[in-house]
Amino acid sequence: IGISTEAERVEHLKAAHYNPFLLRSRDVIIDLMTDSGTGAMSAHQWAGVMEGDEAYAGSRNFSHLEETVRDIFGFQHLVPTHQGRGAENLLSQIAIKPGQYVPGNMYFTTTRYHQERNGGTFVDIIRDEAHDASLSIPFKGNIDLDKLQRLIDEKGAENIAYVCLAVTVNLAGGQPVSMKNMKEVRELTDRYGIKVFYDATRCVENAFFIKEQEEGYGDKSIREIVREMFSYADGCTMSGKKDCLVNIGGFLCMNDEKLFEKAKELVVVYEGMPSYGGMAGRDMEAMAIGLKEAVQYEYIEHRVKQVRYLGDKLREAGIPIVEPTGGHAVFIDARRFCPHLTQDQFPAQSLAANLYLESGVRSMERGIVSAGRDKITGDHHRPKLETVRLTIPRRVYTYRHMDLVAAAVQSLYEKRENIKGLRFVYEPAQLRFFTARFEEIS
Ligand code: PM9
Repeated sequence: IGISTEAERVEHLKAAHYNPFLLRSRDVIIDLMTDSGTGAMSAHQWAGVMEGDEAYAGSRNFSHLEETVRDIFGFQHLVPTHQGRGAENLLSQIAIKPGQYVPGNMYFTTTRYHQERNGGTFVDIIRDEAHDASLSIPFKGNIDLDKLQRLIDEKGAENIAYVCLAVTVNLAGGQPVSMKNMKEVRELTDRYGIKVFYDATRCVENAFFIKEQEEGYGDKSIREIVREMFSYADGCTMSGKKDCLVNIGGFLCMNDEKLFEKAKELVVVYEGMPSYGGMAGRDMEAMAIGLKEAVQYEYIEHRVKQVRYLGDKLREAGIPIVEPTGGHAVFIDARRFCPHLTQDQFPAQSLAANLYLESGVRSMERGIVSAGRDKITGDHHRPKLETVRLTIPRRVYTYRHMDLVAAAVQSLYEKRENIKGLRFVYEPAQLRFFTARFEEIS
């Protein structure tokens, strides 16, 4: 960890055009930008890396990963990809016909991008409460079944490509979905022959919340809960960089033979041979081992409770956060933190930039900038949740680091009225938050 002065950070932030994505990691003191690929692999995983079988076809690491995925998720077919968006690309191409709708429990940036790129229209069917930052209720990530039913009635089942159900819901604050809701979504979609694909990215965190908070699951193991969750799905996309405890990789799973054939035809175009897709043999080995570690209770309990510890500290200090604290991150509510800024002045982007200035802590905007523009009107999407995400990498930081982060946020909160708005000086056409450049509005 390199320690910088505030004067140095002023220069770094200017060079990064007020976008934390454009900072150099060496200029960051505590990096809470993302939990994606930033976790620490275990000694066992690193040992697995040494067992890499880099044969072009039929790698034994692929067989190990396939067996592990079948065992943990229960899906027959596995298509490895370079990361989650590689799986989203394949699924969107094989399962969406132009003009179809893809309902989901809140959008995710890359997921919606691929759906739209393939002619789909995303429809948000998450329960309304998920858009209310201060409301603390369990299973805020649930699908609103009435919204799904209405969509089917209005558009016709044949015009729905599939339901995309994320466990947990990242942009809602890492909020989980209950098992009851997953079961109900299955029952409803079965009546119309509609497929359900999960975004499995943080599924183990979701399983922890079910064990902790849903009646009837307290005595079940995380493995049993994960297996039951996926028994209500036709397949899933996975960003391995989160709950598979690896730095890179992902996959697409399904049971349907015909869909699998189509996925294999495409994976060779975009990723690689079906037995490695977008990953090296050694990475598939680390992922197989990581998945087995992720479903151990001791690991996931520590993970979720460390995030909650930071949330509790911030709440106790009077900082407005998205309630309740979710699985992977604490989301600061920028609307209440910076009430003097309008959403078009990018309050969350500016808050993230100012937190870096204040403390060297890097975070990520999850508000209007991340939401991008409507593909038809060209206007900004304006999400109700305008947030800054303090995302905790897995097995990296200690509770003491959380104390430092909480103190930094508190110190910024005391001078919050000094935070100025931002405007674009460069706005990329898609997924703009990654590479956009800004300047302060004086
Ligand atoms: N999530 C995150 O920081 C990394 C990219 S930031 C846009 O939260 C979900 C729920 C994700 C996710 C990535 C992906 C894409 C899909 N679904 O980054 O392509 O949180 O592996 O996964 C990020 P990949």
